Amino acid sequence: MAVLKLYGISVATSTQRVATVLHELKIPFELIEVPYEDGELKTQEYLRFQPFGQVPYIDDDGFILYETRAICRYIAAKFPESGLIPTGSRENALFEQAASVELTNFDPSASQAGVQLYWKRIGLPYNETIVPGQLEILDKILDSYEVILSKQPYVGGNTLSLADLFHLPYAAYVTLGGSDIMTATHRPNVARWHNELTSRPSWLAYEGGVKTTMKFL
Ligand SMILES: N[C@@H](CCC(=O)N[C@@H](CS)C(=O)NCC(=O)O)C(=O)O
Repeated sequence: MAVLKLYGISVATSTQRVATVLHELKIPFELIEVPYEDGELKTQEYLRFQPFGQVPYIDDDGFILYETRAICRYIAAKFPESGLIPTGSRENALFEQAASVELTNFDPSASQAGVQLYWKRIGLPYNETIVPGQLEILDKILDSYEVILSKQPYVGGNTLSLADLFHLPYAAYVTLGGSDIMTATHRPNVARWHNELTSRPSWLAYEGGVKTTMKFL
């Protein structure tokens, strides 16, 4: 079987999300860097694989898939024993609840603030004026996260799942960009969860950029 190909941009947050989950599952992959500057993403050739002209997509032995969270679900479903997608009907429902919260409650403001702070950090043009307003929105959302995480170690329940990992990379980049919103002492459970997520080897391997990975320690 051919090695899985990840078509992406090494420093793109979406590529990092997929690579982190591949690393969690110890799945070897080849990163195929898609050139960004020359408009490659919007060419008819590229749009055949990702109709929205975005990264990443994967080619798994001829099977093409885009959308980071769908890709992560696809690869985690191959390894049910990993527990990254809980299988019991109630456990799975609670996982889906948490995954939905990430997408609809956390991601909108965390990605807006996180991406600007990240671009600043890696020296790309950025717009810092939108950051305070987005962090204010996120701050209220994290109060609800504190309630959830004071009752259970992970957003979906007692074990780590994709719902937690989906919060990377923006949870990390908000902090690396200089905000203490994820680590504030008045939300000790959010801080504990954030610190555990952002110190996972699977995240640290790609925090500075994704690279082809054929072997895992
Ligand atoms: N919903 C998509 C979002 C992907 C996305 O936003 N990719 C960005 C890089 S992080 C991109 O390709 N931006 C270039 C563009 O939209 O032109 C996913 O999760 O895969």
